[in-house]
Formats: sequence, structure tokens, C-alpha cells
Amino acid sequence: MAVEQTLIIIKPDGVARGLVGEIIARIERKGQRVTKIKGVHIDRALAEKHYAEHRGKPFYEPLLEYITEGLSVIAVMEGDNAIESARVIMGPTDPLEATPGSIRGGYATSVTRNLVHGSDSPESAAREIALFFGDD
Ligand code: D4T
Repeated sequence: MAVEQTLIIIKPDGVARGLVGEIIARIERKGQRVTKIKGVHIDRALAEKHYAEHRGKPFYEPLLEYITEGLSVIAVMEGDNAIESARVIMGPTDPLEATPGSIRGGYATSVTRNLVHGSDSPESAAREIALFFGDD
């Protein structure tokens, strides 16, 4: 097992709905630990960098509007297989495909408003951690 870091974002509806503690706690119970955490109202420039790979796709503009609509909570979480571990707890991108026991399956309302982000590879994690915590 490899100790990894992953970047978790509780997106604006997760913060507004009071689900920060619940989401972090569920990832913690699966073995991960918070090493950094902060609240950020993501602006358009930061959102464009984070979602650069999706530029030009039909869901790109709604995605940017959503992620910039209010406060997000950004955390670095660390532990054995942190990336896959968090993604299992989150469930697939589309909440309708996610099992009810997962975060998205239980609480998310649409594929765009899917509550939570977790890095999808070690390369993404390194890029995203530098993007959100590089200046701290
Ligand atoms: P994020 O990056 O937010 O954790 O989501 P995922 O890693 O699970 O999914 P992704 O990168 O494929 O998609 C990024 C973001 O775009 C939204 N989205 C995605 C959407 O609104 N419509 C779509 O058809 C897809 C594929 C949801 C998450």
C-alpha cells in the first residue's frame, strides 16, 4: 500500500447544506487524515485552472458557475491509497450511478452539482495541491 495525498473539495452546495463535517468524517473513517484545510471562495481564474481539461465541453460553463457560487472547503487528505479510497467513498461522478452508501449517491443532486471533488491520480493530486496550497 502506498501512502498518498489527495485534494478534496467540498463544493459550494456541500458547504451551504452543512455537509462539510459529514463528508470529511466519512473519508477519515476510511483511513485518511486531514493535513491541510481551508475555506476558499473559488474565483473564475482559479476555477479555469482547476478545470482546464474540461474547457470547451458543453458542461464547462455551468461547472464554472457552480464551483464559483459560494464558499468551498479545500483539504489535503493523506493515508494509504488516499486517492482511490476517497473516490470509493465519494462514488461515481454521476450521482444516479452512485450507490446510496456513497456521498454522491446519498446526497448529490446532479452530475454537475455533485458535492465533492477528489483527485483522480497522483499527478492530478500534485497539480491540484500546488494550485490550491502552493502559495501558503
Ligand atoms: P470532479 O473533478 O469534480 O471531482 O469530478 P470527477 O473527477 O468525478 O469527474 P470529471 O473530472 O469527469 O468531471 C469534472 C466535473 O464536471 C462535471 N461534469 C462532468 C458535468 O457536469 N457533466 C458531465 O457530463 C461530466 C462528465 C462534474 C464534475
